[in-house]
Amino acid sequence: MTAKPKVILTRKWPAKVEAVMQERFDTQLNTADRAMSPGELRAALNLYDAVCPTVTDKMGADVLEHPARAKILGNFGVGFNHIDTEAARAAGLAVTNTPGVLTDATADIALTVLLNVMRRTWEGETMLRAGDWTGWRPTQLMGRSPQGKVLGIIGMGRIGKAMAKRCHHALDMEIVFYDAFPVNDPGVPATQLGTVDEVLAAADVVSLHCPGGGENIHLINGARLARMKPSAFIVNSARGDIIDEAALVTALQAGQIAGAGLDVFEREPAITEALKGMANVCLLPHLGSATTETREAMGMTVVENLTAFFAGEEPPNRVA
Ligand code: 8YV
Repeated sequence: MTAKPKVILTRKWPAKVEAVMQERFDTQLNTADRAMSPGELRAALNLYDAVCPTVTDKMGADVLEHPARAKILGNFGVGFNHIDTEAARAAGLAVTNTPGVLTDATADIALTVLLNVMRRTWEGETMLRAGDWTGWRPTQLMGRSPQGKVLGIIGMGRIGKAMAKRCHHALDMEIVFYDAFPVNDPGVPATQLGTVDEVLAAADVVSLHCPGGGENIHLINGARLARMKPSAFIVNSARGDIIDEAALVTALQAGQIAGAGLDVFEREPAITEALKGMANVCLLPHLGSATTETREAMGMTVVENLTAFFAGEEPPNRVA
C-alpha cells in the first residue's frame, strides 16, 4: 500500500473537516492555531506534499523558492493575494482556492456593515450598553435610508452579484457597477459603467468586491475618495489593501464621505488607530466567511482539490 500524502494545515480548521483530512491524508493539524512564521512555512514546504495556507500566511517568493517536497498549496479561502502565484509557478507548485462556497456569507457581511453604518446600529448599541440611553427621542441617532439610493459595486463577480441581489431585492437600491470585463448577466437590473471613477461619483454606497493585491492595491486612494459624494458610504468586505487606509481616515475626518463599513484592513490584524475612535465607522474582524456552514464547506473544497491532485487529476479550483 502506498503511503498517504503528507499534508499540513497552517491553522486550526473546523473539527469536521480536520477529521476528513486525517482520514484521507497523513495530516498534521495546527491545534495551537498560531500563525506560522516564514521560516516554519519554508520548513513545511520541505516536509509535506501539500501545505494548506490561509490569509494569515504571507507566501512570497522568499518562502516559496525551491520547496524540496511540496507540490500543491491548497488555499483555505477564495482570495489568494497572500500567495505569490508567479513564485509558486516557478517553484512547480499548484495553487487551488475555494470559490463559490463563501459567496453568500461574504455578501451577508457586506450587507451587515452597510446597514450598520447607514442605520447607526453600532452607535446605538454602544450607547445602550454604556447605560447612556435615557429613552426614545424623535431625533435620536437618525441614520440614512438605503431605499432608492444608488449602490456602486466595484467587481461584479460572484460576491458582487450576491450583494447586488440583496440590495436590489431587499433594500430597493438602484445598482451601478464597474468590472474590468463586460458582465452580461449581473443577475438583477444593474448598469455597468466604464470606469471606477464614474461608479464612485454616482453611488450613495460603494461596495468593494474585487480581488486585492497587484493593480488593485490602493485602487481607492485619496483622489478617488474625493470623487465620492459627501453623503456616501464605503463598504469593504474584500481585501484591506484595496483602500489606502490613511487616505480613508483623512477623508472621514474631513467629512469628504459620510462613513465606512470595514470587514478587512490594510495591515491585519493591525487597524489604523484613528478609525477606532470614529462613530461613523463599523469595524469587523474579517468575518466575511465566518459561519460554521461556510468554513466547513471551504475546508471540504480544499479536501476535494487535494484529493483530485493526488489522484493525478486536475484539481477543480486551480488558480496557478
Ligand atoms: C477567509 C476570505 O476567511 O476567502 C477569502 O478570500 O477573505 C475569507 O473569507 C480567509 O481568506 C481565509 O483564508
